[in-house]
Amino acid sequence: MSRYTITAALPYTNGPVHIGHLAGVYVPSDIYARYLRLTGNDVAFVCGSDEHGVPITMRAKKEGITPQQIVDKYHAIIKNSFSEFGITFDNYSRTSAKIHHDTASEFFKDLYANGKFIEEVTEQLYDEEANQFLADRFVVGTCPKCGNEESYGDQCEKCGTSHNATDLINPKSAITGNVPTTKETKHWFLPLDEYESWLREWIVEGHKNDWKANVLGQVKSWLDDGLRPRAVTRDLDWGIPVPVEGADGKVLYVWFDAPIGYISATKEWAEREGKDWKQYWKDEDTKLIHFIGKDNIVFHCIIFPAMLKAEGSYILPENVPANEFLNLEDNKISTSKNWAVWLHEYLEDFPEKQDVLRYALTANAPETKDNNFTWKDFQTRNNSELVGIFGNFINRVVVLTNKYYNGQVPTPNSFSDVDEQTLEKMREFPQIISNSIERYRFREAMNNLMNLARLGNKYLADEEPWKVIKFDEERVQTVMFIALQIASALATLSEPFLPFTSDKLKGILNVTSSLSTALKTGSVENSWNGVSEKEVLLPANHRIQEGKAELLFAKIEDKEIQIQLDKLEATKQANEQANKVVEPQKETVEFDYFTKLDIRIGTILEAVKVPKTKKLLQLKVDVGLDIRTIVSGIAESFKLEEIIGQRVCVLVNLAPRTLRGVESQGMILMADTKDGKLAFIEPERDVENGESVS
Ligand code: B3M
Ligand code: ZN
Repeated sequence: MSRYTITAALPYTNGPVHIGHLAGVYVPSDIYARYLRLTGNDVAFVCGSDEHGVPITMRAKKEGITPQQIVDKYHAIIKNSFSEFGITFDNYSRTSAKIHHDTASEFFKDLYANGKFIEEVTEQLYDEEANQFLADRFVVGTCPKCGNEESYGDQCEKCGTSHNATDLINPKSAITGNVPTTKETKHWFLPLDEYESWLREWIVEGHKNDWKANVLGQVKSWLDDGLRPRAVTRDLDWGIPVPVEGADGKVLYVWFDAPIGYISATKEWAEREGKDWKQYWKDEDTKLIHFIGKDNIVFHCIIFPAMLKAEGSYILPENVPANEFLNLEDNKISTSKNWAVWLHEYLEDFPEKQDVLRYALTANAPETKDNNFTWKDFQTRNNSELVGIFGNFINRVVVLTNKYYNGQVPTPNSFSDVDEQTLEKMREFPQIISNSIERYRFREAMNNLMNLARLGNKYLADEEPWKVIKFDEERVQTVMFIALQIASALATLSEPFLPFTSDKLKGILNVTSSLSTALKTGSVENSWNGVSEKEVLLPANHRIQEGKAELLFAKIEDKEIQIQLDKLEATKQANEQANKVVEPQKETVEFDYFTKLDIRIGTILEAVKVPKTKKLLQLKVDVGLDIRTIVSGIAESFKLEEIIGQRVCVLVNLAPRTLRGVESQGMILMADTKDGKLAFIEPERDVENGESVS
């Protein structure tokens, strides 16, 4: 047995958690924690709300409430949604908690007392109008490393690099939009340059074979650029006050305090459980694993390890298996643009379907490169794989066991070669899946799990018990016995990935998850290793759940997916509208220019689609002078039947133009609307066709 401290990045409480967070950090870390527990390890799996930092104060300002109200609101939403989604943190804490303020303050004072900081007065960016220093997300500008023009003051999300606000090119205040000035202020700097050679030795040399390529690549890139001292304090009023003399009005930089949140969350948990937290943070035999997204690599591989090294009594991370980013319908997920699938909303829209999302996100996990979530793929993964493979196998096993043996596991007769081979293959799956999980390849691991269900389906399809029952009952007893062993193996091995399904399946098979009860009921322990070590998982005469078993998975219909796609479309329209700029006025024209335009009131009499076009309609319009053909690009805004009789404004003396083979004699005047459709301009009272508009 080994001891593990598993940390998952602390979500900012400036909004709810979305599928990008889940795919990048929380589902993989939960799979890993569940697996380690199932294989008998001592695990502390900790997380918590990241409640300081500029994102919180900006959201508070946007919502017109205080930062404390913001963090209280989103901490509750996040914590509840994680719990409902089956993320099994041993402790989900929060950085506004006293235990964290005390822990982070002690950590800072220890480094301060041992002279680990550089205390310096420097020029920092200042917004004269807002009367405030500009750091972190309070300032945006061009990243000096990659040229991204939306880089923040402390970090560029595009290339991941971390820098000081004064490094930004063309900085702009995110508060007023003004170009900042600079002003002197004192801060405490962590001299990262002093740890550069040690970091290179520890990571680039020491972990070149076991850390992921995307992580090593980023770390090497920063080390090659050369590390510089980083300010670990800020001129802000929201955060942990700097606990030393001469630091009034200053707080700890959020990225100094947040990683210490892992330690305080462990302390809080250990106090509650009567454990010694130091075993999880100061014992060299403990393996520390940080689960994060790629934008947090610099903080978890450079800055936090340098802090731990400077303090000197902590263990260092064994691995930091950072994932890349997940996009949504081919667009970057964005909290500020509401372009996301929010976990708490998913749980409302798809109650009892936590595992479907866990499955789809793991199957598309951005483990080595950015990946994409689509609702269509979500539906296909559920209907074709979960229902079609996993659910289908279990349903056939249960239906036939009830039909032939009244729910009792039959006594097997002699095993054929195929039987022996099938059982042998089944017993290999714990190791096959372990090998993938232990290399943080969760997509591969889950696909291996599905291969076990495929093995079961193939065995039943080849052995055809529903046919053989007619002439060889003894053979069917053996076949169903083996199929039930595979079903039990799936119940155990699916737990890290699909915990709700695993529980449901254990109920169907009447195999409880607690070892003691399992031994009492005669069904042996269903621990991970038991699948390969035990001769029998479900003994003969064991009785599975009586009566018609519930289906493990239900099909997801097109209309459920359409609802989600419509929600995203509405978001897209809202964003376009919010970003819409009013077209600037065109160049001035003389009055007589206008008098040349002959605009009349008309009525649409007929409308047909112009073949092979999406936008064009061929209209018959009564303009008072005559009835004429006009081709108009309004097909995507109206149904044909709804525009017959529509009153319109028509520019009648526009030179005729042939559009897709149809001659158009004039133009109907339309206006753009906020939802991207078009609107007619019609007289607000009854005006005869042919009357002039002037
Ligand atoms: N709050 C998450 C982010 O950068 C950040 C993680 C902190 S982990 C110590 O989105
Ligand atoms: Zn950059």
